[in-house]
Amino acid sequence: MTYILYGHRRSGSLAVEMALAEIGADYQVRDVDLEADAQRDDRYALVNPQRKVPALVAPSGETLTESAAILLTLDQRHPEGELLPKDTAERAQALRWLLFVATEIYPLVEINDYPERFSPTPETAMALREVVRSIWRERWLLVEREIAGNPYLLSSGFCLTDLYIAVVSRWAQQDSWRPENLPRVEELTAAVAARSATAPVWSRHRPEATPGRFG
Ligand SMILES: N[C@@H](CCC(=O)N[C@@H](CS)C(=O)NCC(=O)O)C(=O)O
Repeated sequence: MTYILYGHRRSGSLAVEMALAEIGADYQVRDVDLEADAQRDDRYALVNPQRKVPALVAPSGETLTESAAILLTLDQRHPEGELLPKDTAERAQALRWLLFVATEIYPLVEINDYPERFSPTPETAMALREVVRSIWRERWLLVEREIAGNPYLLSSGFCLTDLYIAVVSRWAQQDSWRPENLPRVEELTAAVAARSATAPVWSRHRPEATPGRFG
């Protein structure tokens, strides 16, 4: 009953790995070195034809991709992990903001990280990246305003969307902008990083940034 997670440090696979830790599942990690473009390798395309991480191979042998879909599948298969609230109104908000981050924010990171893929000429790539970072900031301000709990998204407490927010919010080189502009996202992230199940995973991916609060 072992999951195999294809991922890389600090990437979207961190959210999946923390969810596996939360539910107490057995898993092994296979590193796909994004710095070395290992995701472009034809052997990895056999796992995920889209050549991105994360990909999760379930104990049954089926392969799952798309980080949000993976988290929702883990919740469905491991209800004892309580990754989503049972209350339907709270659950709706958890899904709403999970999907907002997955569809409106996460895709921007590809443009930030690989602007040349989207730019008609090499000269416009850097300008495009700046536009994307500005849209990134606008969209995170929307998330910031919706954090209803303290420190988590929902007033009812922790859910899988918190994992997702914590991971994705670290990207796009916004370390100096975030603390002043997204204080609730910062507190939520500190809380996720300090949970007993997720703290070891978080500090393996982000040893330099493990907050000491919410211990
Ligand atoms: N929609 C996908 C996006 C996955 C994605 O963009 N992953 C990034 C790492 S966080 C990646 O593999 N990038 C490598 C590339 O674009 O070549 C998901 O949610 O799983």
